[in-house]
Amino acid sequence: MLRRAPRSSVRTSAMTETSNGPTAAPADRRLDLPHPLDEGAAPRFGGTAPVEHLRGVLSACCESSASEVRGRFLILTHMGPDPDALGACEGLRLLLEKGFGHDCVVATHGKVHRAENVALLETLELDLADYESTDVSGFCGVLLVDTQPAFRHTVVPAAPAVVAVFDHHRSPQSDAGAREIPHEDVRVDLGATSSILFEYLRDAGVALDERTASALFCGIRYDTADLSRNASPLDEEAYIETFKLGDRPRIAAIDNPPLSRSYYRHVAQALTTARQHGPLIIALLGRVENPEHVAEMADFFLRMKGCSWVVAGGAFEESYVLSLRTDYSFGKAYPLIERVLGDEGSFGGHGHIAGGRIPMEDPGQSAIGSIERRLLKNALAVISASSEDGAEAPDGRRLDE
Ligand SMILES: [Mn+2]
Repeated sequence: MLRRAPRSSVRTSAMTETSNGPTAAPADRRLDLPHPLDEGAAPRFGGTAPVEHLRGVLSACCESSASEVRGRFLILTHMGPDPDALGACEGLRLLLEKGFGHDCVVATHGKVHRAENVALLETLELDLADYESTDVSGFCGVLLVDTQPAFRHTVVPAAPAVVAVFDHHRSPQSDAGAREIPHEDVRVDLGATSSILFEYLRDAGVALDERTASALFCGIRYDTADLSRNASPLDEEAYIETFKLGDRPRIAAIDNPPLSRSYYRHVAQALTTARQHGPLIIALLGRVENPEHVAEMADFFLRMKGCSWVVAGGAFEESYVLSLRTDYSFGKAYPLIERVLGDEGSFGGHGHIAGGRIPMEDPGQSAIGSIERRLLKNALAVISASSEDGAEAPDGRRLDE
């Protein structure tokens, strides 16, 4: 028997934001990455099932809209969408079309870089519009998944209004005065937004087709690392059910995507650039052709025996992008990246993963070099501070020595 998700897991928008603890960054520096499990969410929607509440909100939106746009909704997510964002978009598309009989368009903003994410788009042949060339005046409402309007990596139009939000990230402190959203379903105790959409589809009695099931499955798989982190009973149920109904050869193909030549160039460059200082591997790559390579190299090096944390960085367009990974024996990623960045840029993270970004006005070689020197100095200071006798961090060793 599969367990059902507790209905009490929906968070109220009226709840005040609690601090992330002493390591929390000021709201204006936080990127918007998932936070760890959070208890104490309260029921909302006045006891109405979420799917029925949503149905009512969308009907009301239709009734108050001009006839040309009535029943047409725009589904959006954060920039550079990941599998959970894309899975949730597809789940919501199916719900609106088959469950409620509305029309909708899913539009994404920004290029998708990471190989797995590109593979998901291409393998499942997802029908996504480009936000920049979408005429938003042709819709009566906007629905947002895997993000919230106040998050920085999210673009929402001034009109039409955002009528529904589905997310599992903690709301930013800065959204206190934000517009009221008629249907706001934010559950920070869930591993994936795709699981929320699975629940709506299940409760609406909408049958999952192979493509939507596969997209939802990939969303849950990657956001929960195959249920190994932040997985709630709803995530478990959704993962198992969507896998049963998904297209398994395609799911496997998405997990082993073809890699570009530039990926291998970056591996070669990272192998010669990276240095090991005791438990730390630091790989500051200068300019990179694809910002996702920074995170990929951080994942790649963390697997080395004797490595407890990795700092990888690279300059892309007008930003210096930073990825940090830790295996926990050295501490949590969020306070570590805060110390590595010093006072610069913005960052976010949870558990063993963190990311940061430093804007660069002049993205020339000398600016990149000075950012990398500061990051290295800060990272080595963390090692010295954490060593028992306060000894200096060991000299960097090349990985081929
Ligand atoms: Mn997510």
